[in-house]
Amino acid sequence: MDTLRSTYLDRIATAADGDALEQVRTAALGKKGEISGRMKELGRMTPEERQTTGAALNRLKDEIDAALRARKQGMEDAALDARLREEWLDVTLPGRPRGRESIHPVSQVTEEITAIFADMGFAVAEGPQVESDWYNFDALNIPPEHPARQEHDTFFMARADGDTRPPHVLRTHTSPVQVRAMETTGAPIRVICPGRVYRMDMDQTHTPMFHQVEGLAIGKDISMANLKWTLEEFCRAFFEVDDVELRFRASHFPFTEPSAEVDIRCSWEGGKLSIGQGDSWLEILGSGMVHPKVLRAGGIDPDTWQGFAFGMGIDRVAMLKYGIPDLRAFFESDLRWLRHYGFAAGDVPGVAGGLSR
Ligand code: 2U9
Repeated sequence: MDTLRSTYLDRIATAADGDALEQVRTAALGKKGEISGRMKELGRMTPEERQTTGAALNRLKDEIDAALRARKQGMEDAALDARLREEWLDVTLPGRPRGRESIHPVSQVTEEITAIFADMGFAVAEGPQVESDWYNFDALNIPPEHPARQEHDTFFMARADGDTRPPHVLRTHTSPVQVRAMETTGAPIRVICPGRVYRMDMDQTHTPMFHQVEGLAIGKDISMANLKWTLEEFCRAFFEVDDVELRFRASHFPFTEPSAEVDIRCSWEGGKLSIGQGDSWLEILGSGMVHPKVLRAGGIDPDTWQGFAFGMGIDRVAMLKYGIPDLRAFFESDLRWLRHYGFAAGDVPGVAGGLSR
């Protein structure tokens, strides 16, 4: 038994690779292996011999099996270590240009929007995509029983078993970023918040993740008139037309009062959209004066401060401006689509040099 043990443990320790190890396994534990052969001999022994030898053979079998597994694991760990040493990659190095890379329309349009609002004194704020339900809903005057909570088609995060606190959510709009900005900066404040938002919706015109930009301006005497001017200036610069006409339609959002949806004058002559003149109207924005309760939630005194807010879909305005027909193609990472609708890396937008060039 001792010779058998030392022979096999030695062969296991010196096996050169996985194949050699498998051969040792077959020779020792396989159907026609040495241990199995010894097991067969038990039948010819006395009951006492059978008991002690059988037990010893079983122990040896377990020992050899454990040694085989340990050596196999050791070989796999060593192989992984070698790969990690050899295949390392410095992810902080700049990318290697290959001449066919392009900027995604969403990135391009986000930059364009940022440049226009930066010119009007708006800073950019960012925040987490996984939010507490307080920042995503309560702070925005959407209490738990409010129907808007259902309308938002929210993705909820899982809580650990037994944890009864309300779950976090994937933010359904970028508004929580503005609440956080109000808390940290206080009033006066002028920010825009571009970013990804999530709603459980998927059809021709909806994807479960899309992009929004929202804006917030708070001061002592900021009014709807300032909102109207700001949005007109934005549309003139963004659509690159001198004459724009906006139409404010009364609407309702929990976080603004009064609220208005904003349409822009356009035409669809020959199936092609042109902004500025025509007999049609196209909805492009939602807006309003920030609700006093929302100001208070952000730590701003509504008796002293007031202001406007607005929101729009980045993907939607990108489609309108660049004539991109299908929303879902935005997120399919199809290189042919990217090469067609993407922008050259040098086309950095600026208000002075023209936005889309
Ligand atoms: C705070 C206070 C007020 C942001 C606003 C809208 C109106 C709006 C939609 C446009 C198209 C979302 O992408 S969309 O589906 N948005 O209509 N958003 S007012 O109001 C805020 C935000 C933050 C603190």
